[in-house]
This record gives sequence, structure tokens and C-alpha cells, in this order.
Amino acid sequence: MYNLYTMQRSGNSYKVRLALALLDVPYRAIEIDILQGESRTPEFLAKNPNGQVPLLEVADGRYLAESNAILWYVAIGTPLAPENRLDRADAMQWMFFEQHALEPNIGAAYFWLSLVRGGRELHSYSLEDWMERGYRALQVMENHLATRDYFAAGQLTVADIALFGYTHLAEQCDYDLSGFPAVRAWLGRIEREPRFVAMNQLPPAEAVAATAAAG
Ligand SMILES: N[C@@H](CCC(=O)N[C@@H](CS)C(=O)NCC(=O)O)C(=O)O
Repeated sequence: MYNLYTMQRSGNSYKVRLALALLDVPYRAIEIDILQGESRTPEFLAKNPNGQVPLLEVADGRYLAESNAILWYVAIGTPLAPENRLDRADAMQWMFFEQHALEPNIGAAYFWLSLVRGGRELHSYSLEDWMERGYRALQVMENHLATRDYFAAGQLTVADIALFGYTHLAEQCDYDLSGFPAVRAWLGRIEREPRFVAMNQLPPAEAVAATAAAG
């Protein structure tokens, strides 16, 4: 069974939890509170020198970081990972977009406005940029989804899961999605997937037990 180092309120961690849930893959969750510096301890840095979650222990002592790399790792061989060469590259294209255009803006706004007390005041100078660039990314997504149900391969893939992670949090951090009907319909489509789990849903019982044991 996988060990997943995760933080409940981290969108990047949630992507992995969502994929594992949709695939019905059991795992143990080890909660890391980044706000308490738990991703920067010597023990954690020995596992991920970049000091971030999510982190998946794929085999004894072998760790994989970066949410989108982890998504591919868990999804290969399942319907979430397209087989066709172009579909696969297309999915990757959207996952790079997610990391460069969406996550640095909506992810940053979510972190500072929703998770950090006083974050809005601390980062008031960045907010306008996050809003402008975040809306630009949402518009690209809206245009794509206007004629499609999913981002790549005509089906639900890891690209949708990657993009869902922060898009579904946008309204919690000042973005207004009312002008993005195709994006809203796509969010609903994913939420109706069998085995969908919400971000605030706790990991399965065996995972919680493992977290307590690890603590
Ligand atoms: N590109 C990485 C970003 C991971 C990331 O930013 N993780 C945040 C939580 S969402 C984190 O662990 N931050 C703690 C830190 O940087 O100290 C991914 O997609 O996994």
C-alpha cells in the first residue's frame, strides 16, 4: 500500500487523493502541516529535498514528488492515462499549463487568502496579478471546454484531475466563476464521478489509523 505525505487543505495533495479515490487504490495518508514547518524538517527533507507535499512513497524508501508526476505514476495502465501518443502528449500539455498558468495564480491566491491568517494584507501587492493571470487561465479553459467535455482524449484523464485541484477552489479566493459556464459544467461533471471525494473529506479509515501511528 502506498504511503502518501499530504496536507488536507493542499490542492496539490488533493489531486493525488482524488486520483487514488477515483481509481479505488488504497493508501495511507501521513498528514504534514506545512504551516507548522513540517515539510522542512531534516526527516522530511531527506525524503523530498524540495520540502513539499504531496510526496508518494512508491516503494520502500523510494519517493516521488510533484503532483502531476504522481498522477501519471498511479494512473498509468488505467483509463485515466490515455494510451494514444498524441492524447498522452495533449494531457501533458494541459498539466504543464496547470503548473505554469493556473496553480501559480489561483493556487497562490488560495494559499494566502484562505489558509494564512493575514495573508491578504501581506500579499495585497500580488493580488491584482494573481487575479488577472488566474482569469486569463480560466478563459483558456473556458474556450477549450466550450466544445468538449474533458481536456484531453475525449474522456476523463489525469489532466482533468490536475486542473480540478485548484479550479474548484477559485471561488474560495475571490474569483467569480459565473462568467465561465463551461468550466462550471466541467467541475460538476467531475464531482458526479463515482468514487469522487471532496477536498475536505478525510482519507479512508486505514489511512487515518496509519497517520495516528506515524504521529
Ligand atoms: N509543483 C508542486 C508544488 C507542490 C507545492 O507547492 N506544495 C505545497 C503545498 S500545496 C507545499 O508543500 N508547500 C510547502 C513549502 O513549500 O514549504 C506539485 O505540483 O506538487
